[in-house]
Amino acid sequence: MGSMTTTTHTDSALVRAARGIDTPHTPVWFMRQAGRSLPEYRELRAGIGMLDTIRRPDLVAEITLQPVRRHGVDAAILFSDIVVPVAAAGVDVDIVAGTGPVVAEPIRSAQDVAALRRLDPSDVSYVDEAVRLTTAELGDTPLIGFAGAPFTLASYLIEGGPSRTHAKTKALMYGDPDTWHALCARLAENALTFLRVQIGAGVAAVQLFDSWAGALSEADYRRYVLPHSTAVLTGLAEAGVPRIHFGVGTAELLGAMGEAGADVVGVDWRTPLDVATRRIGPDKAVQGNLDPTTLLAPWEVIEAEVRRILDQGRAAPGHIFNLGHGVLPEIDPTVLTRVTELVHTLSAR
Ligand code: 1CP
Repeated sequence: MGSMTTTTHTDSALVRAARGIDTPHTPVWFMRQAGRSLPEYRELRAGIGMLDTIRRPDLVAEITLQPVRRHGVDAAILFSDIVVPVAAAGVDVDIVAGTGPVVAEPIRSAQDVAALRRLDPSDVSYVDEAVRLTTAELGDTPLIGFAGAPFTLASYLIEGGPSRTHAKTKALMYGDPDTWHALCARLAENALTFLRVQIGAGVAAVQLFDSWAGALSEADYRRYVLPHSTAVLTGLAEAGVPRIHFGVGTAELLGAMGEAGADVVGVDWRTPLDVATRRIGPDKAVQGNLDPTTLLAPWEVIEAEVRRILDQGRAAPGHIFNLGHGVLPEIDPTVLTRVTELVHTLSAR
């Protein structure tokens, strides 16, 4: 049965597009398709903390499936969070409603880094179980697993929470590069373990989220971050599933992010996909890149933008339609369903 499922997913539009193979239509999914835009999610989550929800495989499977049932998207993304392996390795971190991850004792010294444990697969056995349960219920729809990239995770750990400037993060990076590299090396190792657990349990593709990498110049990205993200992505070379590498505000980093070893590079709304493909190179697929706020615009505006993105996506060997970043909580979910249908209709071949 396991091998049958694998065969089906290898043939899925998502996996084929990621590999630059022709597809019956352009696959579409939405970052943050599960979550606060859905009333059925808000109902299920009432009174249960975020990390407690993630530790319940039955709830994870249900929340992961909600947007698939509702929108008919071409992939599910596992309901989890980038701080899950950090919490599982013993860091006191919580996900606070309305804020995001908050770390009780931020990591700012070599001793702090030394205390960050190596993740053991048994630390995240509930994720293994959640992936198995979810893939069994999903059937033919591929499940995307994910991890936070070293830079984005380091930022939460050093700042103690979300940051607009990443000032403390950069202060450590520039001021104590040895500690910086030790922290990122451990985060990369743990991300690799976390992704291998998900792949072993049956995810069809993985995405490495470096949401905040756009805060860096290309030179600093190459020097301080690229080796660590490369360790994660190239560490999965033999795993047999496509790797997506995503960040926001990364127009200047697209080439370097492709070099890290991804099969697909995620592009935010600031760079047209044909321009992005010139920067990334002709051998990688792209994912994106509708501005999430466009989904608040009149339908005619949305439709014109979807057409433009599908046209520009033809410059790449493969295109996975997505937003440039996540679904905003205030977006009307019926619009996401309409966009999914529109992408399928316009791209049918
Ligand atoms: O209680 C809630 O509903 C809180 C909101 C929420 C949700 C729905 C958080 C807190 N995390 C999640 C789930 C989640 N997180 C998913 C699965 C859902 C899906 O995509 O459909 C994924 C893929 C993530 C990954 C994640 N967490 C990222 C990378 C993706 C991105 O949006 O850039 C990041 C940066 C986080 C941190 C985080 N967790 C939660 C919030 C609100 C944030 C961002 C805070 C900030 O702005 O710094």
